[in-house]
Amino acid sequence: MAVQTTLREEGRDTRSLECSHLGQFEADVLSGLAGAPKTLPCKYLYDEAGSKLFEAICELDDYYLTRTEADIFQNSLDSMAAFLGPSTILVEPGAGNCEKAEPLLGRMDSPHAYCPLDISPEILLAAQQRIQARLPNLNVTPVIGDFTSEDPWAELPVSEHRRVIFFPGSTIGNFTPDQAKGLLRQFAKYLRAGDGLLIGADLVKDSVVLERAYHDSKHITEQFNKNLLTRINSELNGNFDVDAFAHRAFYHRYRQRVEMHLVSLTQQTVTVSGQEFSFKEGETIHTENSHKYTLNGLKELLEQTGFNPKQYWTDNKQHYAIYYANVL
Ligand code: AVJ
Repeated sequence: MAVQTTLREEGRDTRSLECSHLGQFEADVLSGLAGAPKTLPCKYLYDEAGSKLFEAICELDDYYLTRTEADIFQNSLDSMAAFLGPSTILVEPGAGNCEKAEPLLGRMDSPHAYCPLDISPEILLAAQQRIQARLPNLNVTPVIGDFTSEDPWAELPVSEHRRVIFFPGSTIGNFTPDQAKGLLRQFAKYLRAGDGLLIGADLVKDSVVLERAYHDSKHITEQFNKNLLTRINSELNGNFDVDAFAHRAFYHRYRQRVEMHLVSLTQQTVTVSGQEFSFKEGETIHTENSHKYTLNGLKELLEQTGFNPKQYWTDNKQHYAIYYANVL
C-alpha cells in the first residue's frame, strides 16, 4: 500500500502514514534479522534522531563528503544551473533537509517547481517551510514516500515542464551496482528525452581517508549506527542491549565500498516484536553499504542506464564528483 501522500493535501496528519510505515519497518527488520548474514536496510537509520545524527556527521572534519560536495557546488553553480535550463521541475529523491537544493534553486533560471521526496515527514515539512520562505515564488511540493518504490513517482505533478532529477549526497552509494542500475533506470522512466539528472557520488580513494569518514574520532557515526537498535527497541518492542554491540566500518577494496556493521560483543538473544534472534559472539548485522566510484565507473553506470553524460565537476583531490547527464 502506498505510504506517500503530499503534505500539501494532508497537512500535518501523518498518522495513517506512520502506521503503514511501521508495518513495513517491522517486516523488513524481522526478515533482515532472520537472514544469514543478518542485515538491516540503511534507509531506517534516518528516523528523527538518526537524521539529526547524520546532520552532525556532515559537520565532522573526518566526514569529507558533504563539505567537498558543497565546495564543488559552490564553485560551479552557474554552469550547473545552465545545464538544468529554464522553467525546470527539480525532483530530489531522498531530499532530507533539502539544504543542497537551495543554492541551486536560487541560481536556476525561474525554476517551475521543487519536489523533494523523502520517507521522513518531519524533516520534509520543516524544509518546505524554510525554502518557501526564502523563495516565495517557487512551487514547493514535497512528496512523502520511499523513492525506491514506484509510489512517490506517481504522486509527482504532471506537466510539460522540463524535469531534472537531483540526486546529490552520494545516496547512490547506498545501492549495490546492480541496485544502482535498477534505480537509475527507474529515474530514466520518470524522465523524458532531453530531461536531466544531476548526481553526486563519492570517489575511490585512500582507504585510511575512507575509513576515518565512517569511524570518526567523535564517535558520532557509532551513535548513528547504534541508533537503529534504539529505534527498533522503541518502535518494535525490542530489547537490544545497545552497549552489547560495537560499531564497525571498513573499506572493502574488491567490492569498492565501505561497509557498516554492528558487532555482537557476546553470545546473546534479542527479542523484537515477540520474535527471538540469537547472536554468536562476533556475529554482525550489516547495516549499510557506501559504494565508491571511479570517474569512469560513474560515467559507465550512467551510460548503461539510459543516460548521456554531458559534464562532470570534481574537487582538486578528486575525492568526490558531480555528474550531469541527459536522458537519451
Ligand atoms: C548519506 C548515504 C551518503 O554513505 O556516506 C554517513 C550515510 N553513513 N556515515 C554515506 C552515512 C555513515 C552517507 N550517505
